[in-house]
Amino acid sequence: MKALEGIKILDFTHVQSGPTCTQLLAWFGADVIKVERPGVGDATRKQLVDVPGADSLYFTMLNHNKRSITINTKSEVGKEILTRLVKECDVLVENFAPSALDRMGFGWEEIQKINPRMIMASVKGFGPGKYEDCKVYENVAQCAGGSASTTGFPDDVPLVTGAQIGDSGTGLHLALGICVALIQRTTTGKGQRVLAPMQDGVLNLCRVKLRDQQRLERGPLKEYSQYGRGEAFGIATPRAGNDSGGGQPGRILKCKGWETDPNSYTYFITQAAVWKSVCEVIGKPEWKDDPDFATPEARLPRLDLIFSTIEEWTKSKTKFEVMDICNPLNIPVGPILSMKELAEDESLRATGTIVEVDHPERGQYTTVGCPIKLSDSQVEVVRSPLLGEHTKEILTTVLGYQGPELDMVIRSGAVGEVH
Ligand code: CAO
Repeated sequence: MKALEGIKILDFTHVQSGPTCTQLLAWFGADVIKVERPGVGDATRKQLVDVPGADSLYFTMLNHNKRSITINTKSEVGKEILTRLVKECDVLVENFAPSALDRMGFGWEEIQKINPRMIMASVKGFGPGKYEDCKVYENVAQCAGGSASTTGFPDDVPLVTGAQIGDSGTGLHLALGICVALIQRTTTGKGQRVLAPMQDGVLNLCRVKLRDQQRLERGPLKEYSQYGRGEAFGIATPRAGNDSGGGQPGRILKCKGWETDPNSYTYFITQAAVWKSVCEVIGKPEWKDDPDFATPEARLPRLDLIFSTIEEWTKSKTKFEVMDICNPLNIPVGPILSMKELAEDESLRATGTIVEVDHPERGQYTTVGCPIKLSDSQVEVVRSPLLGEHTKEILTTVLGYQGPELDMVIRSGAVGEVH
């Protein structure tokens, strides 16, 4: 038994944000039926191709445990099939450009008429307002949601981050919205509309930067290195480099081998509770009682001196040696791990967060499994479907098409090539 067993998802998602959401729901046991355009499919199938003729990793890594049906939803027969799917399913998830579903004839009003229990969940770039009609991709969301203006170094350009907080982050928000709407439906008996705008999702993840915006209005942000350097603050939360910016100052420091290995670095946090251990480890026992260093408040204007001294010590150790020495002393540190190191990580493999999957077109590949672990709902990662692989199966077993009616649907061309 899986957590979402029995829940049917009509998956109208493409690219990254929506597929992230429906992949999670599939991992928790929902039957996810991905609707794609005949002969074309989700555009990512053929983007960033590394094995000619095979679905790309971009697609396979975001569409595990789903079934694929191809339907031209703009044809009359296609609309009929889609209507039957709406009647059968519990949730419709989509991340089309604004109004695309209305143009197809399946806007919220129509969906409610067909199935009042249907939960209709959407990712859009922006919520209602002056930008609601805009198409949005990951980096646009990072810029519009406050991440870019607060990422990077203060004297340099805004930066986007590698973590896909706009796409995958919003997919996570949407998955939560769907699950709570399903719970509410058990008491109301009704579906509802769930909207996760990417700008709002990114802003939610940047919440601490809005905290700092308001603190800045009351005085300089003392936890930012800029303060100790005597550099003036502007009117908005600045980019803070690698400062933790929170209550416990931290920074990325060089480790042994940094001259040749771009990832020979560690994150080092000078947590107040273990300050004395930090002083011992780095060979500065005199700082324990020196009034210039003994308290967190006294240390704030001296972060450059403190971290450059700690770095002299970390440069003499590998990032893993730093971890091995600091961990037993409860000093919070973290190695900067490359994607290669993560892919090979034994613990992540043991927990199923890194898994190997077999695919008929591309052979074996490595992917990220479900990062959320439920003790009573185990996840088994199943390869992504080929385009239209389950068209006939869904038409017959989910929608009950048989005999002449099935032949008519196939002959109409509305579902593309059927295997
Ligand atoms: N049969 C027939 N037509 C279909 C179909 C099917 N099975 N599936 C999709 N289509 C049609 C849509 O109806 C739409 O047609 P119209 O524009 O003529 O109404 C068309 O295909 C393309 O949809 P789109 O506008 O969503 O796609 P796009 O490539 O132009 O835009 C994107 C992509 C991502 C910018 C846009 O979908 C978007 O802004 N989505 C919301 C925000 C979002 O999720 N962004 C994250 C993207 S990365 O995860």
